[in-house]
Order: sequence, then C-alpha cells, then structure tokens
Amino acid sequence: LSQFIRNEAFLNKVVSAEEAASWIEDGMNLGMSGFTLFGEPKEFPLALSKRGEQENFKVNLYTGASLGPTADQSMAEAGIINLRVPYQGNAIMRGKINNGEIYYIDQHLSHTAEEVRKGSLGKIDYAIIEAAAITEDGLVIPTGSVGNSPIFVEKAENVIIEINTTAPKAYEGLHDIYVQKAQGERKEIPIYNTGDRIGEIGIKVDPAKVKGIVLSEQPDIPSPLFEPNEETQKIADNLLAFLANEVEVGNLPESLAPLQSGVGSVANAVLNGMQKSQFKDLEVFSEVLQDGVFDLIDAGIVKFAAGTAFSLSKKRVDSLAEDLEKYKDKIMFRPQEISNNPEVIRRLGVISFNTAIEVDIYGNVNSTHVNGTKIMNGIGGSGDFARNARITIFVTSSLAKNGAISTIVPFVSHIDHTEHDVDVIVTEQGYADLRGLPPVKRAEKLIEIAHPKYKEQLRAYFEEAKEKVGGQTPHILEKAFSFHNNLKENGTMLFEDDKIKH
Ligand code: 0RQ
Repeated sequence: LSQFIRNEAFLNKVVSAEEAASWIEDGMNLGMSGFTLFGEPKEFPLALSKRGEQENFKVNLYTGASLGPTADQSMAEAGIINLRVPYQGNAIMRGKINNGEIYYIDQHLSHTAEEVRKGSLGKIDYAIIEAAAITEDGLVIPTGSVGNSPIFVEKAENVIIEINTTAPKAYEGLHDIYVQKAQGERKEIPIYNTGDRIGEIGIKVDPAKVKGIVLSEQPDIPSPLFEPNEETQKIADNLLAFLANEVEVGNLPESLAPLQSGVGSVANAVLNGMQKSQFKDLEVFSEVLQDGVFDLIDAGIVKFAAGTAFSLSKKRVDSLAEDLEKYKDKIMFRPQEISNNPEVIRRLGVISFNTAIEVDIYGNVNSTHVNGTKIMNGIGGSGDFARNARITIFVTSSLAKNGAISTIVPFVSHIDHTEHDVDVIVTEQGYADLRGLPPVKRAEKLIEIAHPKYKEQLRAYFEEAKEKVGGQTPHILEKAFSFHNNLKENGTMLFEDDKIKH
C-alpha cells in the first residue's frame, strides 16, 4: 500500500467502497473524475448504485465528460441521478434523459470548472477522484484523464480518492495540472507551444478534506475500435485533400497547425490517413487522444500530443503501460479548462474537426439533438474548439439511417455551432469551403456536397426561398422543417417528385 500512498497523512484513511458510499446523502452534489470512459472511479459508483437499489435518494453528478458502465450506466440504472452535467454518452442514461427521468445540462466542457468556481452549480459536497498514487508531497496523481478533477478537489467539502492499483506507473509525470485563478487575479495562461509545462504533476489536496481512500483493481474500459470503412475513408480523404490544398496554396506549412480531432470513426480514419500523407512534425492540441494519435507517434508523424483524456481501444489499453513509458515526453494531459481553453486555442491557431449530426444550407451545425428534441451525447468540447479555432471543420456522412435522412437540411432542428463559427463542411461527396462567403454562396457550396438523391429537393427549397422571400439568409419559415416533417410523417426526408417542385 505504501507504494501507492506515499504520504503518511493519508495512510490511515483506507475504507471500503460501501462505507464511502454510505456517507452520501439525498440531494448532494458529487464531482467525479472521468472523461470518455477513462479515469473514472469504479468501486465507489458501483457501491453507491447498489445502495440506491435499496434506498431512495438522488444525487447531482458532475464530471469531466462521459463515464462508462460502472458509473454513468450503473447509477442511471439504479435511478439515483437527479441532474447530470456536463456530458454523457451512455445509451441507458441517454434514454432516461430523453424520457424525463434524469435532468441534463449539456455544457461546453471548458465552462464547467468556471461554473463550479462561480458557485452556479451549487457547492460540491464530495469530490470522488480516481488516482494512480498519492505522492510524498501529498499530490494526487490522476490516471487516464484529468477533466474537472482539480476544481472538484479544490471546491469540495470532502474528498474520496479511489486508488487504482492496476494503473500504469508512468501516469506519474504525464499530467500538467494548472488551476485557473479566481477572477481579478488572472493573467494569461502561459502556454505558447503545445508542450509547454505550466503546472504540477498532480492535484494538490488538503489531507484534512480527504475523508476516505478506496482501493480498486478495475482497469479502464476500452472504447470500440473504429476501423475505417469505405464511407469514413472517403470523408477522411476529402478532409485530407482540403488540408493538402491549404499547404499547396501556402496557407499552412507541412506541419499544419496543432490539430484537435473529435472522437469516433471519421476522426480515426483521418488520423489513419495522415500516416500516408505528406504532413510531418504534427502537433496535437486536443481534448481526447485516441488510438490514431499513438499510431501517428509510432510512425514519427506526430511529435507531441496534449489533451485531457484518453479514449482507447482494447489493443491500446493493453499496451498502455509500455506506450506511456515510451512516449512520456510526447504526451501530456491538462485539466479540460486548459486543454479546451479559448485563449490557448486561439493563440496556438488550432485546426479543429468534429462530427455533425446535421448541417443546414447556410452552415449552422447541430451536433447534439436528433430531430431537435432527443439528446444524443452532448456538445462536449466541439464548441470550445469551433468558436476559437484557426480553421473549424465539421464532418458528416451525407446520409443517415440508410438514406431516410439527409444530413444536409434547409434548417437545422437544433443549433450548436452557428454559421459564424463554421469554416468547412466535409462529407463523402466532397468538401465545402465556406470561408469568405456570404450565406447565399455558402448554400451553393453546401448543396454540392449533399447526397445526389437530396440535391434537387435542397435546391428547390433554396431557389424558392431566394425568389419568394430573399434577404440576407433566405428562408421560407413554413417550409424550413419540411424535410423533418416528411421524415416524421412518411419515414423519409425524401419527397415524392411532385412535392419537390412545390
Ligand atoms: O445512430 O447509433 O443508432 O447507429 O447518430 O452517428 O455516424 O455513428 O457517428 O458515432 O461519430 O457520432 C455527432 C453523435 C456522431 C458524435 C455524433 C445517428 C446515426 C447513429 C451516431 P445509431 P455515427 P458518431 C470531442 C468533440 C458531439 C460532441 C463532440 C457527438 C448515431 O460525434 O456526440 O463533437 N458529437 N465532441 O445513425 C438522426 C441525423 C443523424 C442521426 C447521425 N441527422 N438524424 N440520426 N445519426 N446523423 C469529444 C468530446 O467532447 C468528449
């Protein structure tokens, strides 16, 4: 035990997960570590969920981002969550949010720490943080994510630390914990290069606040492996063609600019594609580091990658301890308030690419809601990057649900990223570079990359809107959701021929 808890002040605090769970009361606010299934406590939430099966209580759960089966899922199933903030991605939890059993605040991931600091989410009763070790100096070493753990620990009345004895030793030294000061005491965040180290290797905690230490042997849960398929490959090829053109015309060097990539299949296909590209000496300034980043480091193409969390497949989880030793000086995790910070994103000139659910003909992007109503996951960090990046790219397949849905529509049913934030849209049909174009010209470009079976319908709407209504951004409001209404009534966005002509 003394190799994990190296400071005596903490040694006599070890308790069972059940005992720690028994301290939680109805209505409490819990700040938990964890981000994209990495770095979340596991024994504690399982014990709390078990208690919830016998007793009636609910808590508000704040985290970095999405948690996995042992936390988000087990707690949702046990019915013990009142409010969830700021991101989730679990099917069971999503269902309960959409049927009204759980409240959810879908928040920019760089904002949550400041909301906690300001007190607008209430006081944090307990911070529950997974750790690889507690050092001699009393620093808590996080595991595969930092997320919002520093602010939760700072503001919490009580802290529970879950030491994961299976965590790779090389986590120690990987993190760069810089905590933003309160308003009035702030200076610039001194990151001028992706790899600048500005903080400590762990989270400072007052031993008096640590009420208990729980031990865990549960490893992190791997994410699915996203192998490129024909479609995601085409989207990736189109995005890479856009970047290659930027290099060719002299807008970007071959090292591009620090990259942020969303999670999922297209992001992985793009990173895969970069292995065979002309780009070199790349840097990653992102939120989540997935398999593709390690592959690019292996291939000598990425020279440094900073983020706030891993999201890795089984293969990379299995080799993580070895990879971390190998790449210790090439990878860094910061709190999400810093990894996603607008000031730093703007200073470094990040190129960002994230996935859209739907895009409208003027370039507004919906990343979160199906048919304007049902939440999918959340905005995550996509807004932090989209508003502030040097080039903001969104990718999507032009069709969803076997062609019943066109992802390019007259008007998005929910707006996460406005036309003012969006530079380039990429589908398997090509890319639309919207930079420097007014709305009516953006529409021309966007209709070009819609699926051929929906192009005529989109063009008919656009032409009618220009002719009958006109204006800066032509819309016929009665028909702006005609695609969505048709989907609801007929199971497809595709009109019969006579409707296209209106
Ligand atoms: O449905 O799961 O039933 O098959 O949406 O779509 O194509 O598998 O794509 O997994 O990359 O998810 C935007 C949701 C895309 C994700 C989103 C249906 C589709 C499928 C998933 P099924 P795909 P992905 C970094 C940045 C927001 C957060 C973000 C996301 C399912 O990327 O949550 O960017 N992004 N964070 O069939 C109805 C449409 C649809 C649709 C797709 N127009 N209408 N259903 N689907 N388009 C990460 C973090 O911040 C942590």
